Amino acid sequence: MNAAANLDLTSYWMPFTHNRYFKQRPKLVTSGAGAYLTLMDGRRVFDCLSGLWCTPLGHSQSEIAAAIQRQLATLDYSPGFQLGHPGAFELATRIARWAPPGLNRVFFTNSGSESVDTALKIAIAYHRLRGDTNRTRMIGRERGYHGVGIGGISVGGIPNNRTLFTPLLLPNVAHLPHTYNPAEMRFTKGQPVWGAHLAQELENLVDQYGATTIAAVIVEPMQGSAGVIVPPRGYLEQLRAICTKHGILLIFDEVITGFGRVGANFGAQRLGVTPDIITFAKAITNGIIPFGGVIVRQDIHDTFMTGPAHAIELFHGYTYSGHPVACAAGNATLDVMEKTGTVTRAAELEKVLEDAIHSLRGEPHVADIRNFGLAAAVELTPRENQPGHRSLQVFEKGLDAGILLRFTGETLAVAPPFIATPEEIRAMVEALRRVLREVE
Ligand code: PXG
Repeated sequence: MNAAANLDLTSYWMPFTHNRYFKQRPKLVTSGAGAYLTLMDGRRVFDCLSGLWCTPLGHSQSEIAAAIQRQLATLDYSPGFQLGHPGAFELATRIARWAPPGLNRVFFTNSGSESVDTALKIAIAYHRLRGDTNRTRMIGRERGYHGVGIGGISVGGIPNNRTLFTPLLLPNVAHLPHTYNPAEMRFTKGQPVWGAHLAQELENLVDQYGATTIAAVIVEPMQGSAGVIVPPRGYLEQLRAICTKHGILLIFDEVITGFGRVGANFGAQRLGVTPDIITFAKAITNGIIPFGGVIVRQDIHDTFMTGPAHAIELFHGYTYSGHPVACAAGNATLDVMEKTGTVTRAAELEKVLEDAIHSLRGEPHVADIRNFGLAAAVELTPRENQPGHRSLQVFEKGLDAGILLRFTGETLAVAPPFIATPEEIRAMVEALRRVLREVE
């Protein structure tokens, strides 16, 4: 029965995983192709969340694989400090072209968490370089997920990610309220009409702390990890206006929303709101090689470019910043996306997913459904005295029904690969419908 019986599972401490439960019921993935993963026990499942939001072009993408192999055969690694290689410059130039006008300087990291910490450091340093040394406070948002670095969990708003680590949290952080209010927005398709006024909470924080003490506001344009919480109409516009008014930098954490997930290059373009700094990761290499980065407005970058030309301007960077193999994967990913019109395809599939997922309204246990771009969440009613148990069961039964779902708490999230067909997206939802009818 246990296909993993010959494998010693004890040493590997798995991330964000119920380790003891998993090791009783191991689920090992052995191969992936296109929109599907195959488990060691033979089950083939539709990859409903594109990995962890990171493989929009599907698995085993041949052009990206070939580009990585070519890169490995020519330059596997080169030091990234005081040396460069062509692929990194090419990729930065292309990412700047994908970004909103004005955001055209790009720093490379290896993950979303590093991107967030990098963005926070750039924001603080920018103000200090301009003599604005009182601007030391960061504003995050409840339910925000900004990775697991010390900076990221400090501005993040998911209690479980912070509770054990409070002694490490940054001191000067405040949080905006989140925008999810089921009473006002249950079963909304796309952006809720209620909630723009919550942006005014930023004015309250400005009143409380003083505008000149606040360095930056960081938000996900659409909250992903918290379960696809879609920004109310007008909300981000108001945040933008308040930040501009008070000289506060606005950071969009686009680790999930970047590179097509919301039907535009970035959430910024989809929502028509331009931040000062964007963080990205995940889809830029189709999830194949760890990679990420920060895109900043040119004048923010230029603020650092003073002092003697032979001196380092920003004392920050990673051994693997701009790794040649990751850059090859990034360039190949953008090649495929540009050539095949992937972002347009994601935008076209939005309606397919919206219609399909909202047809689950009225099915057993469904408390709410929300969607934006090629992403959606189904909120389940919790089972009495067993929080999170029903969604775990849906996840398990989903594997038998041919779908790999993502769940956190009572929320199921889907964000299918952009290469999925409309039929596959509808089939995913029908499989979920069968599972919902099966579980108690
Ligand atoms: N910012 C945002 C907005 C994210 O969604 C990170 C930063 C951190 O990225 P790294 O690469 O350090 O993990 C993320 C990551 C989920 C899920 O199921 C979401 C993430 C990661 C894993 C699972 O929603 N987001």
